[in-house]
Amino acid sequence: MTSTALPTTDDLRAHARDALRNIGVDVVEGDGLHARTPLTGEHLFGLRSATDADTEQALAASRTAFLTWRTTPAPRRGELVRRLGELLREHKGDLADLVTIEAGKIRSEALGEIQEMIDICDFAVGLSRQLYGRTIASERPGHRLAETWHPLGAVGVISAFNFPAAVWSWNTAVALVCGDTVIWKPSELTPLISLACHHLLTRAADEVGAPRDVHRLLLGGRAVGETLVDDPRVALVSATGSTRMGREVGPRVAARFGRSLLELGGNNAAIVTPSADLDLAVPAIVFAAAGTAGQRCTTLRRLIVHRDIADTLIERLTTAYTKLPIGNPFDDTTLVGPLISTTALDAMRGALARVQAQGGKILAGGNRRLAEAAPAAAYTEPVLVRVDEQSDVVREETFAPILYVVTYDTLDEAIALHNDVPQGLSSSIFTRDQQEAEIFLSAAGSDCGIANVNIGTSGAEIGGAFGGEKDTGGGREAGSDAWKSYMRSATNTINYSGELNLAQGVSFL
Ligand code: UN1
Repeated sequence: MTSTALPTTDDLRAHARDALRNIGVDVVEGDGLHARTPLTGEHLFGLRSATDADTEQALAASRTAFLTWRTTPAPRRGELVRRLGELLREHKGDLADLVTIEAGKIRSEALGEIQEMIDICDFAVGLSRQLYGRTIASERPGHRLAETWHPLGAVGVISAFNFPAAVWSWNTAVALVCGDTVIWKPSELTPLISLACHHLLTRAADEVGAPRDVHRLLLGGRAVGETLVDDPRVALVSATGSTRMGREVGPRVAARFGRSLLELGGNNAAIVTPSADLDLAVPAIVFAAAGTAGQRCTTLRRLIVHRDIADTLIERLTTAYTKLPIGNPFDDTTLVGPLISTTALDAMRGALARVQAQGGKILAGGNRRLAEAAPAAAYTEPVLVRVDEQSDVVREETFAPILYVVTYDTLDEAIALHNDVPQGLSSSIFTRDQQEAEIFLSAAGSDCGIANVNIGTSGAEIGGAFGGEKDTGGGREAGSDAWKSYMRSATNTINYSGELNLAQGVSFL
């Protein structure tokens, strides 16, 4: 595996300042929060973080803005999102630079993240003219039933470091056209890209004459998140992160009868059957497992391979793994950037030690890289591990590039192994056998929110609904009819008969 040279922290600090300046952000330095970069693991700038008073003010301002926004016609709300999409296109390069600097993504994936934001803006603009309710046949003459969709209120968006901008955008673009306002608490690890997104949205609001307070950014720690979770002024809490976080957020929001939309951990698998096209499957598997340094919620973490092709597939994967260029994510040849932190590296090493103690065998990778050049950073070779069974460590999500390989004999056994984990986000099957593919997609197949054929588990397009079952939390975001989570429906019965006619044949008076 090759490594490429790293930039210095001073270079990255200057680069971040340039990108922020180009986007138009004035950074207010402070000491509440630290912007840092996983490229060197070092500090970039101190930033001001939200006080309790800031949070309270944001909640109040968001409510005031909602009162205007909810009655602004939806296609006009779409104009705000269209302008945001234009600004994202204009600043794509600088925004991608900030994603690389703060989240460590390679250039192509950082640009892909901004493209995903542009795509959801386009989707949401179209949606702004398609917030359809149905008209329903009434059982009574001269009556009509209608379903109407109304805005909910303020949406609290709590997002994670690994998609620091796209997760915000697919919540925010959809929430805004639905007539909601947004209060965003991003990951503490990615404040700079958050400031950039907020700035562009505020600029779009000014340009189209929308209330500025339709969007508020609160940079801060746990206390800010807790306020959004507990405050009844936040109608919907949309939270992306670990299952552990979701277990706290879900019940707390439910206790006040608020709504939550949870996108939690995944433990995504692919089944590779004997008929699979390995020329297609091998690069798809390597991208899904090693891409983003294994730090997508959709990352491929388990490979369930038919016994007859296991040796061939493992050999090809081992070769591919040993050639992966690891290092500076700004270098166009790099495919694997750093993990977010040395804590993440420790978790990866802990999982590897446990799985080896349980009989797992490392087939390729797993060594730390660039430790001398950047001791505070966490570069690692993605790792391929052969396991005989899905032990407890395999059934957990470790947010790192570990791919566990297990073999199967029958498709029923493969599907049982596939579904035998607590999480249920993304899944795929590699096969040229249509029957196998259909069984995998059927009600008795994959139990995930995303089930693919001949494509990996990660890199979903925004047009579909995104989310998963079981410990993944059950939320659906982005495309399809995920917008309904951001609105409330009202059922209307309209009587134009001129007579009172009670339903179910009831007579009264
Ligand atoms: C995430 O990792 O939180 O499907 C989201 C994908 C991306 C989104 C990942 N479109 O991999």
